[in-house]
Amino acid sequence: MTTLPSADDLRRRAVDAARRCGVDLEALAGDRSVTSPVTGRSLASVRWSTAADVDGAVTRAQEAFGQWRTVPAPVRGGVVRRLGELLREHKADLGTLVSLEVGKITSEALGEVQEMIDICEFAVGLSRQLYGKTISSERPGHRLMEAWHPLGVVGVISAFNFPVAVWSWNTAVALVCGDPVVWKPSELAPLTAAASAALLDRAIAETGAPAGLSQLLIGGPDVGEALVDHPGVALLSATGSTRMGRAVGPRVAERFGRSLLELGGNNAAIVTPSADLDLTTRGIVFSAAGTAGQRCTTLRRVICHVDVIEELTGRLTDAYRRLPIGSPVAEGTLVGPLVHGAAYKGMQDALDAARQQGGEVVVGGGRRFEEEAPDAYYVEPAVVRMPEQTDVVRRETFAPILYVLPYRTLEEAVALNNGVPQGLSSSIFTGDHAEAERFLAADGSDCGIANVNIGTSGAEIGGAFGGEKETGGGRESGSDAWRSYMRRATNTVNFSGELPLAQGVEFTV
Ligand code: UN1
Repeated sequence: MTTLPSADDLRRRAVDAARRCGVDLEALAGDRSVTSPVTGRSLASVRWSTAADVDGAVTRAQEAFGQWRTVPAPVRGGVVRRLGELLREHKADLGTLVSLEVGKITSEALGEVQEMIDICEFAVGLSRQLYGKTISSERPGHRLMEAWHPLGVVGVISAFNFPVAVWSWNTAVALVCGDPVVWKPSELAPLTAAASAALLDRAIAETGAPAGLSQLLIGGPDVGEALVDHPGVALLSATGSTRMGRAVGPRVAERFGRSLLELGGNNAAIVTPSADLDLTTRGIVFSAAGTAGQRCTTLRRVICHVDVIEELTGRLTDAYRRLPIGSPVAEGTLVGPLVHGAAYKGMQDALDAARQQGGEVVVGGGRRFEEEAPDAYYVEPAVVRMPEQTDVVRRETFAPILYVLPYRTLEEAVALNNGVPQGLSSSIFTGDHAEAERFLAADGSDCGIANVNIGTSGAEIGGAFGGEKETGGGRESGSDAWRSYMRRATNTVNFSGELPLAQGVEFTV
C-alpha cells in the first residue's frame, strides 16, 4: 500500500473493461475529462449531453412505453433476467470501472455489482407478483378490485457513491413494472454508467424488447434539471444531497409528477453497556470507515453509554490505526480515496468546526499520498469525541468522520438518535432484548432503517430502502417499493343486472 498505480495503467484498465462491456468509446469521447480519484489524473474523456437532448430521450422512451406496457409483466421480466446474466458475466469489468471512477475498494465495488445482480433476481420474481387486491363490495353482484398498470417514463438521477447499483434498483423494477428509464448518472462516473447501459441495451436487443426502453444522458446539472421539469417523466427518482432534493421535490410536484427521493443520512448507532464490544467495534468500523465514509448509510454518530465509552473509544482508536489506506485496487486496502478535493475540504472544515464546538479528534483526520498524488485525496478516517450533539454533528459531512457522544439513559440515547434532520439508517448494539425492542418500537428510532447488532450500512436487496424527514421519504428496491413505479386503478364490476347505488342512495327517474 505504499504506491499508487500509474495513470496510464488505470486508463488502460478502464478502456479494456468498458470495451468488454460493449461501450463504443469513440462514440462516447468528447471534451470532458473524467478524473480517477485513485490518482487524481484523467481516466478518459467523454461528451456531455445538454438540456436540449432531454426531450428527444424522453420522447423515445415514451414511444417504447406505448408498446412495453402491453407486454405481460412475466415476459417483461425476461429482459431483466438477461441483464442479470450479463451483469454476472461482466461483474469484474464493472467492478473495475466502479473502483477506478469513484475509488471503491475491489471488494465493495464487486459488492455493488452483486447488488445489481440481486435486484435483477428480485425483479424477475416480482414480475409474477404485481398483485392487486380484491375487496368486498357493499353491493350485491358487484366486484371491487384494484389493478396495477405501468406508470410511464421513469427519470433516474443517481449519485457518484453508488454509481450503478441505485440505477439498477430503479431500472430492474421499472422495467418489470412496464416503465422505460431515462438515466442521468453522476458526471463523475460516466464510464461505469455507459458500461451498464451497454449491457442493458444488449439485453433489450437480445430479448426483442423496444430499443427506446433505456436512455442514457451523460451530462451536467442542466440535463438533470431538464429531466426534472419534463412533463413526460412520470416518476423522477433522485439520489443525492438534501439540498438537491429540496430543489427537485417541489419542481416535480409543481407539474404533478411523482418523485422518489433518497437524500442525506446522518446515521447513528447506540451502544449500550450490554453490547458485545468485539462485534460492535467491527460493525462500527465497517459502517463508519468503509467506502471512505461515502455511503448515504455511513455511520456518522456513535451514541455510547458512559460506562463503556472509554473502552469503546479505545477499541475504535486501535482499529482505526490499523486501517490499510491506499489504492482501492490493491489487495488488502480497506480505505480508498475521497472522491475529490471538495470532499476533502468538507472533511477538514467539519473537523475544524468540531474542534471549535468542543470536540477532540482522537484518531485520524490526516491526509496520505499528498506528495505522490497531489490531486488525489486519501484521508485517515477520524474518530471525534464530542461532549454533545452540536451543529456540526447534526450535519451530514460526506467523509469518514465518526462522532462519539455519551448518554446515560436509553430515552436520552433515542432522543439523540432522532435529534437530527435526517432519518435514513440507525442501529443499536445491545445484549438486552428489551432495549432492542424499545429501539425498534413506534417511539424508538424514527429512521427508515433500524438495525440490531449490525451497523447502519450495507442493506441487502429484499427490504425497502430509504428514510424519513430530510432523507426524503422514498423507498426503493425491495418489499413493495414497486408500487411507486405503477399506477393503481380501482375497478367496480357490476354483474347483478340491477343498479344499486353505494351508500344507499336512491336515484330513479
Ligand atoms: C447509498 O449510499 O446511496 O445499504 C446506497 C447500503 C447500500 C446502499 C447504499 N446497500 O449501504
